[in-house]
Amino acid sequence: MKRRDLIKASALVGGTAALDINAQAQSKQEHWHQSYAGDRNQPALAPGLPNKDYQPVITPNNVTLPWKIVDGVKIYHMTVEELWHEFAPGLKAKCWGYNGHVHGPTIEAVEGDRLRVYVTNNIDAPTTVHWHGVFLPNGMDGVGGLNQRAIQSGETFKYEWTVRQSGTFMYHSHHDEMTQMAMGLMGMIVFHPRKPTPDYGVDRDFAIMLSEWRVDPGTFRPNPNEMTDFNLLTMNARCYPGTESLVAKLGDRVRIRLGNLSAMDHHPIHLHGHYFKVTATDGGRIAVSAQWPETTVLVPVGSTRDIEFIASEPGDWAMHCHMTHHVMNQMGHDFPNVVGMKRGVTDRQIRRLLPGYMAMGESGMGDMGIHVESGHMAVPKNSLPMVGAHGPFDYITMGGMFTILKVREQLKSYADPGWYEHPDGTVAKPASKGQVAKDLGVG
Ligand SMILES: [Cu+2]
Repeated sequence: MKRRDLIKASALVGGTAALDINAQAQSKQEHWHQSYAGDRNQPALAPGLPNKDYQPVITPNNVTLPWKIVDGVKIYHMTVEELWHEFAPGLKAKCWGYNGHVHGPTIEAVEGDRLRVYVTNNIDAPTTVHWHGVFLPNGMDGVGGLNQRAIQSGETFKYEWTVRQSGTFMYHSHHDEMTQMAMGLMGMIVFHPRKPTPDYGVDRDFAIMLSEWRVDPGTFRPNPNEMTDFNLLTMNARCYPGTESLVAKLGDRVRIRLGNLSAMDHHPIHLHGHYFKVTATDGGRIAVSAQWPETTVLVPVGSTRDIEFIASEPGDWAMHCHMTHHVMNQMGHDFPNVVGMKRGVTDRQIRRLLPGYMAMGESGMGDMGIHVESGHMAVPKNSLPMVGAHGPFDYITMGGMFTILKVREQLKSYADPGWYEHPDGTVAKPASKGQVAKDLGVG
């Protein structure tokens, strides 16, 4: 029996007012609006879209939470669920999320909106939702025990407030946080200003939640007890090469809203090929005169940072956490350092005892992904090699908290345009002997 049926049954038996909002919502699907309900690759300000008054935010690898209006109130319905979630091809885990997504969909509204958010708890643990950075009545703040009693399995709670601010915020469970956030219960919130100032407008507006997980290779449950050695570092709950690229046209004004709800780590997010300005935190927008140029922004745990820039250089530009262990996948850290060792004889001897034995690390970890993909290195089922994906030139030895900003001079739509085609003479390549001799006087 599914939980929904259980709720129905208990409503019949007990005569309680347990509401099956899911079923109702499904039967009235046509009244629900969603940013990019159509083609999210098209410019969003086309007439006919429900939120033509603002540039809807794009949540790569995720969606925006649908809403509808009832008597002037914006209605949302969040369902807390256990879900199979794919971090990248090859690795799935049973996580907790909202409305079929890990993390939850982005909540988007406009300053001045009256919001009513129903939260139905469909997991086997009590939970709450806290609205991080949001101004609201104390009893709506969602800290279990302090501001409300926890939402028990099968219950639907109602949160309601009027949006008094604009900016980038987050939501997450505030009941047994250590477990529930490690299982995935979090998401982004974007409130657009009612009267935007000229500096607010952008062509592309992205929201990315940074988080970290421990899923041991071959297992399928995040381990909430991990405190230091996280092995999945994610953007919107995806590891590279599972992260969706950010696409912009040359000259587009781009905003990237970064939130960090990792358990224990801050993330310095670095963008290649551009400089940006930090224009807002979860405390509000920063005056233009107080913004300074950067290429890396530190996003501390429990914070949001908006960065804005002009897509000024065509190409495929990396954007990633600059902590080197945060751009690796499922890497163990409990092996000896063998960089520079020549172990041929030792390895042959060990192989006599352990057929198929293969040691890694003599020249670093860059080859791991290739060894795994070509099949001469066995890894447990349901695991990600430490690094990588095949790139246009070679193997990309990056994983984890890594994505690509794709800037193009011509774009028919904002769909992923594939790899950048470099103009002749603009790619680093082996130097000719003649030129080395001429310029360096060697060879
Ligand atoms: Cu990091």
